[in-house]
Amino acid sequence: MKGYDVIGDVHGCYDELCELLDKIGESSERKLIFVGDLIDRGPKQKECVTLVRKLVEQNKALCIMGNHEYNAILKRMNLRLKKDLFALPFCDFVDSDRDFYYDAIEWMKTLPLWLDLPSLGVVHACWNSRLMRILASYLDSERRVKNDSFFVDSSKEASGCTITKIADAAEIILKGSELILPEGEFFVDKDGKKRKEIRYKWWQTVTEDTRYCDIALSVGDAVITDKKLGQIKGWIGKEPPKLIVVGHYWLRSRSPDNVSLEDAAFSDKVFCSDFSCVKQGRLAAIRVDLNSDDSVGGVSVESVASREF
Ligand SMILES: [Mn+2]
Repeated sequence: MKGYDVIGDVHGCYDELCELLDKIGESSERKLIFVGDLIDRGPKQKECVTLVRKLVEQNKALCIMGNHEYNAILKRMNLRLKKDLFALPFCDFVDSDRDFYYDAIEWMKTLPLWLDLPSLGVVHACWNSRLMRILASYLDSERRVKNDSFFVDSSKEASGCTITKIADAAEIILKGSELILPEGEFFVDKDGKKRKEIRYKWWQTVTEDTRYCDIALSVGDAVITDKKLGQIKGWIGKEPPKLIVVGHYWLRSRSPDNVSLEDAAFSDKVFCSDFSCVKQGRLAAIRVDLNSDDSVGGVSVESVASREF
């Protein structure tokens, strides 16, 4: 059946990727889609980039930008991230395999920031049409970055109101969105750190009665305030207009032996493909079947186990 197979964050897990591709099988009717984050963390980053690039060039796959590719590009351009963070292992190739490194970064710059297909949207972390409109002036019709000004304007080097909007928009699309809790409220995260911001379920429709505890995401067992959001501010959106697949969220399947559709479903319209392969989870593909009129016929999940490394 024709359709798309959307593969979650690979993070250098090349052996698992080959196994998953074998399992899915090849069909001229179907297209592979990678949600980004091919690099960092895992053992075979170069092999992953090389294979996915080849599949894209052969027109068998599409690949969008993840936050790790974005971070690597900024680092290569000597630009600072909006929030300073961790080491970027991919950048070690600048010493160990210089030609590959420069070439790979140039290729990463050509990756679309999201895909808006007739029945399916794919973005690394967060679908938000308001933010996508802000980013659109930097992108061509296939949502690829037109030139380096996008990276400069979305980095910490840039300042000014419009520019900040672009940094926020890029950050949220690629890394997810956070909401500041009301004055005096906080929660303690799994590392014991006090946090005044929560990640939230951006796919959920928000009304005037929605409370912070209703939309908090990835807060573990922490108790979040039941105060209402009140006036809706920032980037909180409405339920997405079509089927959306994301990666990024380090989900765990309930069973170690498979990923179920229930595991992957954030809602009946939003599915997550990232099941922490690089952290002894599973590498998963969200399989979207299309009817002859391109409407969605069904959604299922295929996955393979992480190999210990
Ligand atoms: Mn990510």
